[in-house]
Amino acid sequence: MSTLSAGLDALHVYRQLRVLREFEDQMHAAIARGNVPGFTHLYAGEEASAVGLCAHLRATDILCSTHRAHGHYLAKGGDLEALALEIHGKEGGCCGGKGGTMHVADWSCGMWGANSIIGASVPHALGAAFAFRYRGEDGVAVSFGGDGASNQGAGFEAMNLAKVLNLPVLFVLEDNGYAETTAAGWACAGRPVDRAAGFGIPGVEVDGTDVVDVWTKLGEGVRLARAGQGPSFFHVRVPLFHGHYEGDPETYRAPGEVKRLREEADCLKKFRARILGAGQADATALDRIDGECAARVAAALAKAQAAPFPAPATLTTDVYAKA
Ligand SMILES: Cc1ncc(C[n+]2csc(CCOP(=O)(O)OP(=O)(O)O)c2C)c(N)n1
Ligand SMILES: [Mg+2]
Repeated sequence: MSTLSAGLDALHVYRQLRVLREFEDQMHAAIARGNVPGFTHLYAGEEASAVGLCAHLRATDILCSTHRAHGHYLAKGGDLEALALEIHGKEGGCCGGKGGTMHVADWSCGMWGANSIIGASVPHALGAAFAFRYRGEDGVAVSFGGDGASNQGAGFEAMNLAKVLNLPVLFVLEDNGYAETTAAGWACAGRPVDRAAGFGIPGVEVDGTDVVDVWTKLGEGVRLARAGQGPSFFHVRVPLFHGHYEGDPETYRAPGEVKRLREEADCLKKFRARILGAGQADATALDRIDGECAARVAAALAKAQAAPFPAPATLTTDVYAKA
């Protein structure tokens, strides 16, 4: 095992970051070729947030995601092929190919689901945390939400109740600077991290371009929650490398903004430099990981392209959960 910081498996984390990035970049190309159905939101640029946090989670912990869910699912231990099949609407997808990109869910790894309702993940995670407490289990629940979602009232109710009941939940705000075309600086009053103090919850600012910062700070949140010390809130600043949705003309972004972010705020580039600087691995070893990840993703997408759609006879199955 390679370690940069005690307990952090650097090469495992690097590999995960790379798989998430490859998946979204190869999806971007496939969507441009017209090969993918649905309305897709890519996570490229934000990977350190999910990977740094999920390194501390168990399969039985619960993650409540957003419309930008691919990376959350993979980081939580989701299956690459099942994700590719699901997004393509194909048989064998994690929801039988009937959910698609915005409904990726897989209870076998604690992925309670992508969610197209902005902010809905927050009360869902509260409910999961309540269930853990009610059953006397030491599970942890996490909600991811964007800067736009952070202004939804249901989130504030959930934070209040989480503190009142001292529940094991992490509220993670992934601030990529925009809610669709609206700048976060325009739409969010005050500093989002300060809102946590209003509920007596620890609020922590996190550099989402630095996976070690995420791993360290959110890891402490997981530790506190699991130890019965209640909720925490994290404001993780991340860049967004593609548009809000695939096909977005991105007219609201400054010329050269994405290019600059890719050069200066890329979690993969930064972590790679850090691994090399610490002598944890050499460039050849990291290049080999890059190649392996790219090939795995390409194979998963090719399989998804070639797979059959669900049989028409299954249209009305899986509509309700079976007891
Ligand atoms: C309740 C609700 N209101 C509005 C929308 C439309 N909508 C879809 S994505 C989005 C922006 C979300 O921004 P943010 O939470 O910052 O997430 P990001 O897309 O930046 O990851 C909006 C307003 C929605 N899906 N649900
Ligand atoms: Mg946003």
